Amino acid sequence: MVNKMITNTTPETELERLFQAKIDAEQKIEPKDWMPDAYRQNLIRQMSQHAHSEVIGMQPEGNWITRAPSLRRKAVLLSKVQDEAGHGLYLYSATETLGISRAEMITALQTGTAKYASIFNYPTQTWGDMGAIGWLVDGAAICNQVSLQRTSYGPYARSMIRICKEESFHQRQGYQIMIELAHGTPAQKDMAQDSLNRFYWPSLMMFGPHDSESAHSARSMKWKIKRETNDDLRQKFIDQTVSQINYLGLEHPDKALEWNEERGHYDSSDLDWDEFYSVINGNGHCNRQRIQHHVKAHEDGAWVREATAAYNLKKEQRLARDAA
Ligand code: FAQ
Repeated sequence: MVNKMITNTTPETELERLFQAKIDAEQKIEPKDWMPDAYRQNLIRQMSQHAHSEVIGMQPEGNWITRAPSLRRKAVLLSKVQDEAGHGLYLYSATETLGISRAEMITALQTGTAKYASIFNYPTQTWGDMGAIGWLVDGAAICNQVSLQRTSYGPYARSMIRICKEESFHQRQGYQIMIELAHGTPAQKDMAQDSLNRFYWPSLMMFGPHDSESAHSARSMKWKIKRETNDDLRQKFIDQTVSQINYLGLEHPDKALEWNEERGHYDSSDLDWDEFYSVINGNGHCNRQRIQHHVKAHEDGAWVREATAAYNLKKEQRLARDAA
């Protein structure tokens, strides 16, 4: 147990040494603990972007709620989209423990200072895309988030445990849509194949750039904010997806995919990194639409925030009056 008395006069280098020792000993960092400013800022960046991804991620699926093919499918999709809102809320709250307000995070999203996952800038054109998103996008998100359950910041790690449980359900509902389509009529099978072809590559991009290009990985791994690297997680996802594609009886979108006995992994084609950087820099198919929609929803909800503030003020005034 790393448990040394920390006082206001403890020098910064000693604080940093104790902080790293705590991390190396797999102890969690909690909101009131001392932490280097760069650790705090890096966490705010990653966690707020994660929260934004959950919230913006509601839009591509929200687009299909009214067009889902049955009442049951509408109810399932609706509750999945609501779960994503919940994930955004846990993550915004967890990020607020680092000393940033929700309003500041929203401004960063709406002005383009903060990113969100590139995948949500791709359009959802068919019902098959709901299957592909649940299966591949939630599947990739889980692959990453299971490792984040062991992240060094306590509130983030705890929120990941609950989120992963819900994402697992989301992944299964998506795969079930794919099973029905892939084993359905020829037109349904074509729809499933088309969705797989369009969502496979952007799902692999969710893991971020190659480790050699990743600006934050080295420090995030040292601080155990990230527990596995972008490339290792992507490889895990590539490997696990092969048998799922086979079971569906669909063609693998990567024609160069080949088992490498020596590595014990599949070798695969490299991604289109120009496309990745173009999307994360705001030029994907739906970037503008996603932010415009968020801004409009935020403005439409202004009266709720104003009503809550007025109610809280009234409550405080009543308490003060009663106490006087
Ligand atoms: N999209 O140095 P790195 C979900 C940026 S949740 C956009 O490698 P890092 C649920 C990165 O931010 C999905 N930007 O960065 C759901 C950085 O830019 P910055 C979200 C990306 O942080 C499912 C720059 O590139 N999950 O899907 C992307 O060490 C279905 C350099 O990159 C999380 O956020 C990208 N794909 O590693 C909802 C998990 N990749 O900030 C609805 C938590 C990289 O310097 C429906 N996050 N960038 O301006 C992480 O694990 C990490 O942040 C990574 C990136 C792995 C995403």
